[in-house]
Amino acid sequence: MYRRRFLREVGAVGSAAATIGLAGCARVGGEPDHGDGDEPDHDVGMLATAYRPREITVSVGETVVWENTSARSHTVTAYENAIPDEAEYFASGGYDGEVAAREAWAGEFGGRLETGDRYSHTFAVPGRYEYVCLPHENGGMIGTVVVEE
Ligand SMILES: [Cu+2]
Repeated sequence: MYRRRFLREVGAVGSAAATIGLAGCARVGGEPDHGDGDEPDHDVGMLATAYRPREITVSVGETVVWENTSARSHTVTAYENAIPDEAEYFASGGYDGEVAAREAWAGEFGGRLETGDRYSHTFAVPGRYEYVCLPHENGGMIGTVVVEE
């Protein structure tokens, strides 16, 4: 659903090109103009202890992009028992289950998204998905993705 996912990385390449003498055709520090104006570069942002929006609805096959828009570290960690039975598990850090994700966080802050970091997941199975930010679970930092047919 998001079309400019790698804009930051593209911009970085432009800057690198400028430093090796291609300034004439590179955009130094700028962003390529894709003609879509003020479209945000993520679908779900993160506040200090909340996802924004808390719930998002997409269609099957669409990719949701999260971005840490706050100054704190967060995770995106699916509740294994609160996603459709046939659905692929998802968690920042790429863990294949909730136990692994929780152990990684507890051990070495695995799966953390620092300021500006992004995580994305493509939803192939319709249904309701609940997920949580591990360090802010007690603060109620929980989100929902509703995937429609
Ligand atoms: Cu959090």
